Amino acid sequence: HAADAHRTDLMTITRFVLNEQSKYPESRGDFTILLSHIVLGCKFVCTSVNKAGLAKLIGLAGETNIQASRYSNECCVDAIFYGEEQKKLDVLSNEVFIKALVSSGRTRILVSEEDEEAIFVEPSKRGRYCVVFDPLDGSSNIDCGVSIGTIFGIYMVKDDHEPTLDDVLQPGKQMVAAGYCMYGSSCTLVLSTGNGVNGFTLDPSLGEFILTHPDIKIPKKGKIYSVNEGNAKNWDSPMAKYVEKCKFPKDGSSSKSLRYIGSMVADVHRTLLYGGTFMYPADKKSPNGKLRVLYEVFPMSFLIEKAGGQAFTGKQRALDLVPTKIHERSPVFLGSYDEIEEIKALYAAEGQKE
Ligand code: P6P
Repeated sequence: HAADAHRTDLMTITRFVLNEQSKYPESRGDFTILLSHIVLGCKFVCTSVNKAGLAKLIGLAGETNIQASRYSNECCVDAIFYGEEQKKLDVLSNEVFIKALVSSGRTRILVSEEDEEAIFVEPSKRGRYCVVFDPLDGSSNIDCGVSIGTIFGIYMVKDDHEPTLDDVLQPGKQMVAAGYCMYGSSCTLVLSTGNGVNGFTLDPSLGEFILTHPDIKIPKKGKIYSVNEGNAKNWDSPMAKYVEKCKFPKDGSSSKSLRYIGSMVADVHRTLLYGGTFMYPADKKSPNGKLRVLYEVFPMSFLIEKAGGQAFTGKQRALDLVPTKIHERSPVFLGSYDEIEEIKALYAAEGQKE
């Protein structure tokens, strides 16, 4: 009964990662434990985002937080009691992820979009992994119900030295894993631990992420471009030329469609599955673009590359960038291999003129 197999042979994210990690005899399950705590955080945020949306709609949000009641201690996620003063969801999500990551006992340094300073985990709870994350990217979209998400990247420190910022100011190509969890009509977690990209969808009745998108590969070409055209007056010449070509192709091909949600996780998820490009270029207003290197550009570039695409900053391969500050920004062009090749050629030609 092969047809029934997938119904009874539930491939959960934990089982999937355990299978993958078992290929490395030396691995002691630390990554699996770390991931299970990240997954816990995603499940919590998923329910909170959905409830907050509802609470807002039925007017409860003004008074209280509709949060899950007390969690048992073993998952070490502090209880979020009923009645707590309404906290912005991104602040609450940040607290949940930090508590979950620290309590995993496998992290050393945490960098969050919500915290100005890096968090150095206390020695008694220290592990080998450094996690950089945006707990709720695109949270300004919550009120209109647009999909938002958590983005994370994971570095591993080589030895037991006293942690310093240098452990996280590493090029994205040093990441051992990256992923995002999109909170939309369904809750989808996309992950790469270095070999390919896989997508898992939360089955609320089981409380488990089930493998639904095995071995995702981004199409080599794409019919969609994704950028905030409102910034067009500030674009540099290669960017303007690429978008002009998308709109008015000279080779007789049909023009591309513009799709821009304004929530990076949603725009990148569509790009990963359907192909095309997602771009947040530098412009005269923001010379380094808007998106943050460590917990937006690197994790998404890691995933796109592992799915067969490319990610470029306008000057170099995005994952080769060496950040000097933990909240540094960079322009990014990511997506289908052939599309990014065209953008790289336009920037190279511009470079030759200079
Ligand atoms: P703009 C959301 O605020 C965000 O950080 C990303 O999720 C999104 O891709 C980008 O900013 C949208 O920025 O300037 O186009 O509104």
